[in-house]
Amino acid sequence: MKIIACIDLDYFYAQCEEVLNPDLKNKPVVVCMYSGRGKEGGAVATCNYVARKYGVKSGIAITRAKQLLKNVEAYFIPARLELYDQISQRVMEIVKKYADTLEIVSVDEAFLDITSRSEEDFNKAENLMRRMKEEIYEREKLTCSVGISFSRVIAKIASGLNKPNGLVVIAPEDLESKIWPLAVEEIPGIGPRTKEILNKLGILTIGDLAKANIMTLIQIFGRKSATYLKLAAEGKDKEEPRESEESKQYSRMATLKENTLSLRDILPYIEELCKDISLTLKQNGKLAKGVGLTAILEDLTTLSKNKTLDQPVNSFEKIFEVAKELLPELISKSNKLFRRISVRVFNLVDITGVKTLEEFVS
Ligand code: DGT
Ligand code: CA
Ligand code: CA
Repeated sequence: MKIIACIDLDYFYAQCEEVLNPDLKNKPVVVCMYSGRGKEGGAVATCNYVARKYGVKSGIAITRAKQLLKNVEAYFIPARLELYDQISQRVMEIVKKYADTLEIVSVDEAFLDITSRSEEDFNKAENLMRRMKEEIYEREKLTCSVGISFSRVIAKIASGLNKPNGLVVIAPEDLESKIWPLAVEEIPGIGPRTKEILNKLGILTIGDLAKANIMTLIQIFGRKSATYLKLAAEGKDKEEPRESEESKQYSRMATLKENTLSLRDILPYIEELCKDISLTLKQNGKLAKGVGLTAILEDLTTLSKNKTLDQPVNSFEKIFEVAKELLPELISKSNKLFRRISVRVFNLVDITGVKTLEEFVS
């Protein structure tokens, strides 16, 4: 049997802001996407659980959130997406260590196949995921919620059952008692319209859906959607986590103090990024067979240069050496100033199983 885990970081953007500024803790924190139309135009991206008690949630107008929090000391913070992205990448690098296969689905969410790592044992799977949660908390001070089950859909539902900081296991024998009583709309993909149609058929819970007549469902939703709904409710969806591109590489980005095309100005940033990446490779027991540089230019277009290596590397010196080779080529390709620069390593291999240990010991 497969064991799949779903990790979802709690109130992600707002929690990042709390980590970066501990004064925010225990006060309502609302992360805003300002539209640029008027001073207060825009919507709430997310908020912490203190703010949720006042009725604030993702998607509502900022003006509405301000009303809800009128007489309260609350923080409204413009979203800093680049920062959340960096934090996300670091978290996913921790998560990767705990998975046979990792599929990153969004900035704050991933599916892990942990079948062989947990030896198909739900107790071992639970311990493994508890250790992962602890490491994420220790290193990044972030909490997350994890669901563990035998199907992807049930793992996702389980991740939401005890939020925040939850860890919920749904073994096959728990399906009927813990999942079937839930409302159908807890199944990912069932929006208000599908819910309404199902409810009219008398299908209110996931259990109702599991027991529903498949022919009736096919008539209404078509074969593909009907099959998905039915298998999801029965915990029989067979979709396994698929290794995502992001999880096959590490990258680090820096914003330059001033836009520039000067090699001398850019190099120190690259040196720092290479140090950081080398450390990450070593911490995760990986070697890289490719190194790449990407520049984000002043008009926000991007330019890249990659190099594939004969020997996999993880040392700062080797990575920096390649980056130093690529930088002049990247600069000569550009007729605009660089605004940001990133270093990336890809084609990762595990240290174990690599014959030449030269890099390992350096
Ligand atoms: P949670 O998981 O319920 O504890 O709270 P979040 O905030 O982590 O919610 P989630 O997992 O649905 O979304 C992850 C991040 O994606 C969230 O921190 C901000 C962003 N996000 C979610 N919904 C919206 C939205 O409606 N608009 C915008 N701009 N961003 C959103
Ligand atoms: Ca989340
Ligand atoms: Ca999410």
